[in-house]
Amino acid sequence: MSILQKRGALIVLEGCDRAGKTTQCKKLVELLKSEGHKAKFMNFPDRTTQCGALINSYLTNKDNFTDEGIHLLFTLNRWEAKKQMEQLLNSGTSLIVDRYSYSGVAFSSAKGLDMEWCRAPEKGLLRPDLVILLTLTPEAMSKRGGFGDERYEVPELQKRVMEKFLQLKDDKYWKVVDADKTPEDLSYDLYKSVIDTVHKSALSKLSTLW
Ligand code: DGP
Repeated sequence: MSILQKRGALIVLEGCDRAGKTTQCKKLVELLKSEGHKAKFMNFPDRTTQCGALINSYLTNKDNFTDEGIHLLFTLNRWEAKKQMEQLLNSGTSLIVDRYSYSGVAFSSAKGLDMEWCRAPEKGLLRPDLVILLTLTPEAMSKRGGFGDERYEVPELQKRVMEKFLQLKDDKYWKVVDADKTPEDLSYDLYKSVIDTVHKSALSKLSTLW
């Protein structure tokens, strides 16, 4: 990064399934672009890589792995994107990312793996400038329609995952937002924090987890 090049911000949306993360991430990218910022949507798991294809067959119950094995595959999926993410951020593009290491730790520890063990292989990945945790009450979640038939789309597991997210929460750079509003109102709420983070991060150095 040259002295005058402002870097982009790394902003992650986390939360349970059906909270509207993907819609919001895409909307935030559009809003940033419409105001002249460089921005890109990314999501994890990225099912387009070889490792992502294995994750996809696990999630759709076509393949099986041990809990430890699938945990490491999800982590590898993030490691394979690190260099590209670093290059984009250093060239001034903000990344709005649908799920990241926190999903990795929350889902695997909700299944019973030790949280510290789950955190370890994430160490060294890029640290987000902002993590937005979208929450939904079970009632609001049930109003959004049924889950699909992927492996983790089970209300009891989703509840434990949310408890794990709340344990991982760091007040310095996390923002918890109730997602039970219209998509437009939610984007409006989130955009204020996002644009603030884009401005604040521009001249700071990228750092790594944890
Ligand atoms: P999505 O494509 O965002 O719907 O994610 C697919 C499913 O995988 C969803 O139930 C959340 C779960 N998931 C996402 N990232 C991870 C991860 O790193 N580890 C584990 N165990 N599960 C994850």
